[in-house]
Parts: sequence; C-alpha cells; structure tokens
Amino acid sequence: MTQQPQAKYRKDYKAPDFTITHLDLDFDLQASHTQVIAKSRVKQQVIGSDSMFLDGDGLSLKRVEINGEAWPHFEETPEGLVLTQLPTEFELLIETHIDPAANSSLEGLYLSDGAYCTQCEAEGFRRITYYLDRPDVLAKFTTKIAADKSAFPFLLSNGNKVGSGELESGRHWVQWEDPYAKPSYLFALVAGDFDRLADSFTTRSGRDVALEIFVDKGNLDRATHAMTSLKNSMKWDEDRFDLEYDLDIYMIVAVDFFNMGAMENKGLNVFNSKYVLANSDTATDTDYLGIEAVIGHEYFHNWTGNRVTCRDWFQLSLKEGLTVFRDQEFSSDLGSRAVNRIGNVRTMRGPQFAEDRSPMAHPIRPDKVIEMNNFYTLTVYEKGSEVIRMMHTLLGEVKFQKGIKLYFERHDGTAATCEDFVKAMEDASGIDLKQFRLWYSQSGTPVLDVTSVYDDESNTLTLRVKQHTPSTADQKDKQPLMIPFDVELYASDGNVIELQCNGEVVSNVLHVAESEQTFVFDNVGEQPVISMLREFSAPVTLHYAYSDEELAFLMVHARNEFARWDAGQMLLAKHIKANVIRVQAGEAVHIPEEVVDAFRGVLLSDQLDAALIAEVMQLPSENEIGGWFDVVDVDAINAVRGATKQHFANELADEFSAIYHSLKQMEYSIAHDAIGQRSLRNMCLAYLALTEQGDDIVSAHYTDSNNMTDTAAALAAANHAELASRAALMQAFSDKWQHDGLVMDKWFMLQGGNPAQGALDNVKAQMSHPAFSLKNPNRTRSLVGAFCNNNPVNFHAKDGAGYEFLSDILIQLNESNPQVASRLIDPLLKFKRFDQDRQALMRDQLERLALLDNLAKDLYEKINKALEV
Ligand code: B3K
Ligand code: ZN
Repeated sequence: MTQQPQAKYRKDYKAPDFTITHLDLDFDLQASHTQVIAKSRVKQQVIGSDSMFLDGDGLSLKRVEINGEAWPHFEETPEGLVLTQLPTEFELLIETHIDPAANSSLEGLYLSDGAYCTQCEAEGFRRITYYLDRPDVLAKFTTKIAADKSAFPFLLSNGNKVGSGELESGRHWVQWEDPYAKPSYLFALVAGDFDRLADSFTTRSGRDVALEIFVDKGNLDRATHAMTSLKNSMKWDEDRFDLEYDLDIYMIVAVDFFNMGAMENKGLNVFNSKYVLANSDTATDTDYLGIEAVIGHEYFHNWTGNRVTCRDWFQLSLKEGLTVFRDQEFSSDLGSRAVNRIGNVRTMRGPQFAEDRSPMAHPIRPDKVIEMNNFYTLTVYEKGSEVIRMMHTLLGEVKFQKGIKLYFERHDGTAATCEDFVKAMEDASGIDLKQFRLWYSQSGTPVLDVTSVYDDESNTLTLRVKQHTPSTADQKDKQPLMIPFDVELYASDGNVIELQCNGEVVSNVLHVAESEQTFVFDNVGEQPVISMLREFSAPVTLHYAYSDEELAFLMVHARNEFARWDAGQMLLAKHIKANVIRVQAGEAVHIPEEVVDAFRGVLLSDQLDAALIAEVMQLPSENEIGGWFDVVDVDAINAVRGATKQHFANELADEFSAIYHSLKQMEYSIAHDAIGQRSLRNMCLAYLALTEQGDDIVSAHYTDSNNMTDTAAALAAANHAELASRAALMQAFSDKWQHDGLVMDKWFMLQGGNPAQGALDNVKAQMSHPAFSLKNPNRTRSLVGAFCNNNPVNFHAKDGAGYEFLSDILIQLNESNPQVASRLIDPLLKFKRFDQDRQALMRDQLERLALLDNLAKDLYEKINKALEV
C-alpha cells in the first residue's frame, strides 16, 4: 500500500462550501468505454470560498468546462479533482470515461451478466463521475442514456421517463427526470434486455402508480410474489405509517451479481435476484418471507432514507435502523408476530452480540470510519432497529406515530441526523429521552443481573436490578443506559398478578436507568414466577437464577408466545452450558428427564401454533452458544449440541413421528398457517433423521416433495445427520438444478456447512462445480461463507487449514471484490475468543493478509483493528 488509508471522524462534520442543485447526466454506454458527461449547477455556500474538491475514483478525465468554457484551474489527485478560482455560481461540465466491463467490485457502473447496472451507496457514484459524493448534497437529476437497441432495449433511471429516440447504428436513447432532489448515492441506471412484469397500485389519494419488475428473460413466473409484496408494502405504509408513494412509477430490477440484498434508489430499486425470484419449485418458505421483507424494506426507504436522508454516513442508522424497524413491523403485521420476533432476537443474541465482542465493535452511530461499506453492520441495522423499538415501547404506538409525523414535518426533503429523529420523538411525546440518547453513542451489550426477594409477611416482591456494559474494543468506559425492562408476574395457577407500587397499578415496562436499582411491588399474594425482558424489550443479556421448574412453568403459562419460547431457550441454555463444562471435564452429557418433559409438553400442546412449536424445538446455534463463554470451545460446544439434539430425538421419537405423520404434505401455499405446518413437519424430520428410520424417512421426504421447502429440508436433514443417503440426494439435486445458480446456493450452503470430517476438501472441490464462481457474491457467500460461519468444527480445525483456506480466498477477493472480501473476513477477526493455539493460527493469517501490498481499505480497516493491541 502506497499511502495508509485515513479515518474520518463524526466530530469533524462540516457542511460543504459549495453545493450542487441540479445535475444532468448523459451516458453513452459501451462495455469497456462508457462516456459520462455530467453538467452540474453549482452554488457557493460559504462566502469567500473559491475552491471545491470533487470525489472521484478510477475515472479517466476528458474535459472540464465552466459556463461553457474550458476551465484550466483544476488538479487531479488520487482521490478526486480540485477545482480552483471558482465563481460563486456556475455551470460545471465534466466528461469522464469509465470501463464497466472491467468493474468486478460491483460498485459504480458495472455489467451483470450482460446488463448494465449501478450501485452507488455508500460512495460508488464517484466511480461514475467527479462529484460532491456525500449525502448532504441534494440535487435534481436528469439522466440521458444511449445504448445499442437490440442488446439493451430497456434504458432505465430514476424518476419519470421524459423522452426517447433513435440514433444511428442501431442505437437509441431514453431520458429520465427525477422531480425529487436526492443525494448521489440514490442515483441508479440500468440497461438491458429483460422480461417485465407490470401492474399498478392506486394510492389512497387516488393516484395510479405503475409498478414494473424486470427480471432475466424466462423468469417472469418467478416475479409474482415480489409484485404482491410490493403492493402489500405500499398499502401497509399508508395504513400504519400514513405514508403514500410520491412518483408515478416504481421499478425493481433483479440482477444476479450484487454485493448486498437490494438498493433503494429513488423510483428504481436494484435487487439481488435472490430477493425477487421465487416459485414453489425453486424457493423455500424462508425465501418467500425474505422477499417480502426486503421488498418492504426498500419500499419503506422511500420515506425513511430518500425523502429524509442522512446528513453524513455516521448517521446511517437514522435510515437503516428505522427502516429495519418498519420492515419488521410489516412482516409481523402480515404474518406471525411471535415468529418474527424470535428470528430478530436470534440475530441479536447470536451475530450482533458477537459483533459487540469483536474488534469491530461500534455504537449504532459510529464515531470513526475508514471504509463506509464496513459499517453496514448488524449493529447499525439490527441493534439500530432495537433502539427504535425501545422508543416505540417507551412512547407507545400513538405517540411514536406523532413523533414520526413531526419528524417528516421538520425534515422532509433534507439530510438529517439521528439527533433530529430523537428530538422529534421527544418533542411530539413530551417524554424525556436525554439518557436514552446514550444508546446512539455507547457500544456493547449491556448485562442485567437481576435478583428477587419475596416477603410473604408484607406480600411484597423486590426486584434488584444491576446493569453494567462490559468494555468493548472501541470504548473502555461505559455509563448506565435507560433500559425498558418488561416484566410480568404469575401466580402458581398461571394467573397474572398485576404489578402494583404503593397500591397503584403500574406499567409492565420498568425504567432501569441506574447501575443499581430496586423495584418493590406490593399486594403480591404468593411467591410469583417472574417473566422478564418480555418481547426482548431491550438488546441486553439477562442474568437471573431461574430454576428449571420456573422455566418449565413459563413455557406453559407465560401469556405471550415470545416469552414461552424464551423460557424454553433459557432452559436449554442452562443445561447446554452446564454440559459444556461437564464435557470439558471429561464427563458425559446429562439432560434431566424433567427438561425433556417440558419440551414434550410443548410438542403435545394444543394451544401453541405449529410455527411456534417448531421454533421452541430449535436449539440455539453453536455460534450463539459460543457467546455464553469467555473462551469458545468449538469441539465441546459441537459435542454438547449434537448430544442434546440426539437425546431429544431418542426420547421424543414417538412424538416427532406422530406429529410428522399427522401433517401430510399439502398442495403448496404460502399462507402463514401452511408455512407453520411445513416448518413443524420439517423440524420433526430433522430429529427423526437422527433415529434408526432416518435414511428411509428422509429419502421418502425428498422423493415425495412437491416444493423446494420440503426438498431443501430433506437435504439439510441428511446433511446434518450425516446419513448414508446424503451423497445420492445431493447428487440428484445438483443434476436437476445445476443450471440455476440461485437454487444451487442452497446446495452450496449445505456443502459449506457439512459437519462431517474432511468437509474442507469437499468445499475446495466444489469450487470447480460448473455452477460455482468466485465472481458471484451469492455463490461465494453460500459456499465459502457457510463454511466459515456455519461450520465451526471444520473452520476451526486444529491444524489451521480452515483459516488458511479463508485467507487464500480473501487474497483473490481483495483484488476483485473488496466488499465481499470484507464481509467474509469477520470470523477470522474474532480470534481472541478462542484458545491460544487457534488464536496464533488465526493471527498468522491476518498478518499474512496485512502484508499484501495492494490491501483494499475495506480489509485494511478490519485487519488493523483486529491486530491492534
Ligand atoms: N441501503 C442499501 C445498502 C447499501 C450497502 C452499501 N455497501 C440497502 C438497504 O439497506 O436497504
Ligand atoms: Zn436499508
């Protein structure tokens, strides 16, 4: 590396000296030689300034003009263009040439399987032209695109189509105008030959909006679920958030080469095809639900992200945390609230809590960034959403919606900050959020240590709550946070005991604000069982010495479904943890009969719905279990989790079998109860795979399946149980689907996650599979990502071969696609969580990568943090 990448700090924010109010773009598309002419109207913002720095990356500059005249006062630097001796208001013309065909980073303008598309967030626009590539510069865009007509019949950009025409040599042009001022990261251009699914939506004020989904030729039958999800999103945002769509057209384009899930460009979303394409033969229920959530997420950004955008990238959670909260609410309102909440909480307790303990720990509003793409994290997104959710809990829906209204009244059409959002919530509700704001600046996972004392003479229950947040890599000292702590008390007959203080009924949501706090409840007639942190009311770890009996009681009697699931998880956690320690001491795994009985009760319950039973029976992942220990012992954890699953399979075989056989395969439908039934049936299958009848039942399930959910469940069951039939089933699947990369991703994930010994050699072999390509982020994540993240025993093999494999791949991706490389490296960064031998091996690989002389700043930032002492 010639120059060390420089960090930017939130505290250094400065508004720009000049701004751009209008931008007219003109693209002449040629694969290796695209010409971009950008005409901007520029205005001085700070009196006296006469120079301006425009960001640019990898551009070939052809022309600079001001007010129609060649401008000699400029200088190209490695990071951009400095213009000097500027007037106060002027028209700037810049012509650059770029090479989309050579762009393998999938940022800026690139070719994806013969179609041009763009990805500009966070800082990709500077790969298209020199510009003030920052979110607080809002301009009105027009975009003219010219390209070969037969290869690129569709030429798309933001806003409304305002003109089109023919050109010589079989070329044509189209012009677009976006009436809403926007920052450059929301710009999009797509050119290609697609199939188009067209529909429309009438907004509640009666405006007709054209809806268009563009997919690769031949995939039209796979776009209908995305269209339904889009219409549902538009309706839901009107009903729940009072927000209506604002353009006459909404377009979505699905592409196969995409670094993330999707992108909310104004009026023209670009999507990873994974989050658009689905039919029952190719997509699982999880895929269907994922599509609904991501289509919703990008649509909801139109208000929370596009109409009000971020002042600077440190404020990313302003749009992402809020929009994740909105998509979670959307999925919960349309489907099962409990199942959605369980999924979100699993993500928090597993990977997000792990991020807090990693060298990359950061608050939801980071203070220091080298490569912005490194901060599209679980912390900014998922914890960011939890922070919004806590405000929702503290304010209630009505006041929260008042806050949202005020936020839009104040900030529509501008670039805002997280502080602006909290202030709007505070002003609209009259609720003081002063201490609450700390959630934006303090990183890490707070721990609540709770004890309780019941006094049967005074009929009082005292809860003593201590909070502390362990130091994180980025921040040593922590302060007490404002934590909404939702509790409920139950009498032995299962009835709720109202919470009363001094004879007055009080809210279930306690405000824990100090490092130590005591809550006394009176009129508690008997020793209650306490349900705590209901609905995961704050993103914290709860410590409370529950007895097995109390947890088994809550699994049956807690009024809310999430709390029942959570009690089951706590019961499992208690015994899994104890067994890991036992195994480390050379003892055998032991699970008391009462624990198995508590889960038998759930299986036999006629009060719980199918989807919830399936969730309750799912053991925490090895990664989540790892989070409960200071030093992660991958082998002991794997042994205990495996033995627990096997024990349940043996002890509950009759119940699993009875349920499995009672749930016949139906005609496929994505109705929520059908999804629930399939998930219960497939959960039973996963356990039955571990019994004597495993091979037969799994093979029959595969053969009889009439949909991808059941097919994939059979493969997963065979894979995890290491059944003899596994190889034949995997082969049959690959024979059938090898032409379809998206479907094969499921297969690659199973190869990557295969717990069998020698899995690494197999993973390496699969890299030559005809459907695999390291150039495609989906394939890479499926095979390599699954191996490094979902296969702890093999990735962490004692000889270090797993670590070496990952860094070999990273060396290649560092050159071709640094963003994908930077996501994949995460498991290696966490080396301090393992034993000394593994630490040394992992560190060796990081040091090897650190020495690369062309290390991209994405990897540089992470490796440097990890290796810092
Ligand atoms: N805003 C985009 C993510 C962009 C990621 C840039 N590396 C998608 C989303 O969150 O909706
Ligand atoms: Zn988003």
